[in-house]
Amino acid sequence: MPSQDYSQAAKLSERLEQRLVDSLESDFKTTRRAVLGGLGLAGSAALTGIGRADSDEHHGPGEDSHGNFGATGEYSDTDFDPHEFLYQFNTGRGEQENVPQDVYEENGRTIREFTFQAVDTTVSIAPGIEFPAWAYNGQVPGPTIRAVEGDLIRVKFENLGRHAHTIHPHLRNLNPEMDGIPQNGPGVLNTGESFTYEWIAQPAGVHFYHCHSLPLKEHIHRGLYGAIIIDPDPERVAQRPEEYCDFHRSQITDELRAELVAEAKTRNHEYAENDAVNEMVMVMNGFDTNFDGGNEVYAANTRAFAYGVGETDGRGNWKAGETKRPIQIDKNQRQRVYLINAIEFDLINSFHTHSQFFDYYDHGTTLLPTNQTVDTVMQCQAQRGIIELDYSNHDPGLYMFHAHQSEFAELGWMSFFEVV
Ligand SMILES: [Cu+2]
Repeated sequence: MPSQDYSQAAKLSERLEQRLVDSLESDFKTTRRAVLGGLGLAGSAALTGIGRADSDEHHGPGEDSHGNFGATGEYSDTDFDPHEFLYQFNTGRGEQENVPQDVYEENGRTIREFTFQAVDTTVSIAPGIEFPAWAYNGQVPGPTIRAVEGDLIRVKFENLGRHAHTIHPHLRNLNPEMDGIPQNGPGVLNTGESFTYEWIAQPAGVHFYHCHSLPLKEHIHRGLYGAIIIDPDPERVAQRPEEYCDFHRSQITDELRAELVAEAKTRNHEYAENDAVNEMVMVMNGFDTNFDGGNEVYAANTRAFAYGVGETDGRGNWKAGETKRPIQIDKNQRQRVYLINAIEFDLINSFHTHSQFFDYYDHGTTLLPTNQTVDTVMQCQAQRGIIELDYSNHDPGLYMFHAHQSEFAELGWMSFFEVV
């Protein structure tokens, strides 16, 4: 029987969430007054543009549609489930219904093909609070793409949004036309235009993709970003082990080589060794709900407190918490988090675990940890890495993890693992 008082945790989550919803309501009022009073938004042309784009999207009885703040409680829209998103890897085998995909061979190379569409939509970021997003395939973060080192990732991209967009991959991409920036190749894609991006999956690691249209910070912050995971190829690791660790080739022993290859197998979704690891994707993000150039809501995977505590009997049975609940993990399983910082407006973000220390692989490009036994890592904008956790010695119960920017934690980026 867990020793923690679960109802206490549930009450605290509820209180924080109510405070967040209340503060958002007053934020909107402040903005509305400022705009009506002709004060503008600090004279920034870019920000004024954002303000206009936003007000375009609210028709009918004016901004009062903003006032639809729900009580604390569940999320009502079911388009996106942050709990499902944790485990949704698209490898070309049709893992996600709203992401057309295929995997096939071409000239001896594995092709993983995906169809992405940019759309304007709204996403739920707190109960009753919608954010006017621009999104790949209607979801924020965009779909997670997963390939093996050396594969070709083919993304058929169509822009159905009202603004011009691209897809820029953080990969070692040898063809400038495929970089997804306004200056190269097809440039930005206007409404109705399409282009097929092709990227070699390299290097192994956890990477980032995002729209690179201008103004950049708006196109990213609105939701056009996601994760690309490149699994290391164990055969390549055996041949070039020095590329996957901090040792020089002359220092690689047979033992180390074997260790690196074994580790690569746990990272490669095509190997049985990978099945033994519980893998999750967490994209740290934030939302500037009043378009003043600062975030009001923070989250891992878009929804504030989505991995917080609702009502539970303390044995993994939930009375409420269909859309908000801790991430349940098996204490005997190795836990791996692919972590990406997609935040705008704040320079850094972080990941901190309570009662736990973890290994960290910066950018996920090495097979030996770059930080060992730490309980906090920070990531700059677009930085990412792999976190590996072992709870096998811990008692069952709730273990918190959150951004250690205290403000981010209180404004949504606070979560729990429920170790069972
Ligand atoms: Cu864009």
